[in-house]
Amino acid sequence: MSKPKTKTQPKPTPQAAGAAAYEGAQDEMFQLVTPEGTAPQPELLPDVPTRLKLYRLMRRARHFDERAWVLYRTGRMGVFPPYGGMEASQVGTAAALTHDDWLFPTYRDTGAALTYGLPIPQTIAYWRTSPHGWAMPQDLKVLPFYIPIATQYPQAVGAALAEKRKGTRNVAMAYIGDGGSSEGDFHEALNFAGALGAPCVFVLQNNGWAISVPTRTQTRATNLSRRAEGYGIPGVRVDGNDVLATYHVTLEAVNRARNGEGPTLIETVTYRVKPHTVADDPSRYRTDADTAGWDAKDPVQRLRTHLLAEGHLTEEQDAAITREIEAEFEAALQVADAFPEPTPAEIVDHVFAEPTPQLVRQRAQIMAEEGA
Ligand SMILES: Cc1ncc(C[n+]2csc(CCOP(=O)(O)OP(=O)(O)O)c2C)c(N)n1
Ligand SMILES: [Mg+2]
Repeated sequence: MSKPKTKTQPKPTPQAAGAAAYEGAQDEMFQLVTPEGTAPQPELLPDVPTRLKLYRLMRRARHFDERAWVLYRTGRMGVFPPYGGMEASQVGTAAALTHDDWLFPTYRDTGAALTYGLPIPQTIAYWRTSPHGWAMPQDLKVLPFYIPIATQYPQAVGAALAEKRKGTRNVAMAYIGDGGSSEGDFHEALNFAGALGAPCVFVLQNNGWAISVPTRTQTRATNLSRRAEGYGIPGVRVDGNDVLATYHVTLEAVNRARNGEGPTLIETVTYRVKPHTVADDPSRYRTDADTAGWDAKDPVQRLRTHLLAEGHLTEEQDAAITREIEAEFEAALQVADAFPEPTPAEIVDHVFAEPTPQLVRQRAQIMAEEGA
């Protein structure tokens, strides 16, 4: 892969403490649109329909995130890990896939799964802990959201190697957090994929925090993309709040993988402006000074400013997008609300394709206790 040529130095953040003081956050990273919405290298931008598509997908992902909060507060959603502020990191990467490719998301990556094509009603059901959300649609190669940290990485390598053995050009994309990249599974997967030339795209979302642990205390490494060097594979560091940049570098990585040139690690430098989950209270471990400055880098606002300034979007068109996205979500919510109440026994369904004898016994026991 040709390394992106643009070398934009982000402005140093003012804070002396907190995750944003993590030295790596000031390292060189690939950027196409500045926080002010200007694009110094217009020749590298995707065409206007693609820019508008990515904008719409980010707005759609953000709307889900915002509605999930409200639904949680009103008792209509389970514990949900928000990703608001990380849309460019998730949408720009997932949008580079086709439905023949695999997506391995973590609990943080609802925005990526929606972009890939997971239906909204099912996604709502999943975060309601309803069995209607557990079985992924048979026609989508998306795995259920991984809660155990880093386990998805070796599994994605397995899926990628299977595609390679079958002689397809399909790739597997797997997400992980900064915290997850300290786990053994992360390192084993990168080595395994590099050694065997697996068509994998590893997306490492560095959002500054692993629950209450800032990246700078998680590791002495100051640039997580450089971990790729240890495994002999390309590593790219990209502004994770610039969707045109994440899309650009991911397309390159996907094409490399399709062409048999092996895996790539992409570090998206972003920030978890929201709490770890809707049930978390970040004031227990970080201050406003820690998060100051990140609102100005908001990925949705950045592309909006760019599109308005370039004349590719009007306020009226933007308002129409808002209405369409709201209507789509409310219709999906009605579908999710109409799913039948799960029975307690369903808790053991969808665990294995063929249930184990133990699960069959447990299911019968639950049914008997429920008088069903
Ligand atoms: C194997 C394993 N260990 C510990 C946990 C508990 N845990 C849940 S989220 C989390 C932090 C992960 O941080 P990061 O990888 O940066 O992802 P983020 O939440 O920032 O998206 C931990 C340690 C877990 N789910 N799985
Ligand atoms: Mg993190």
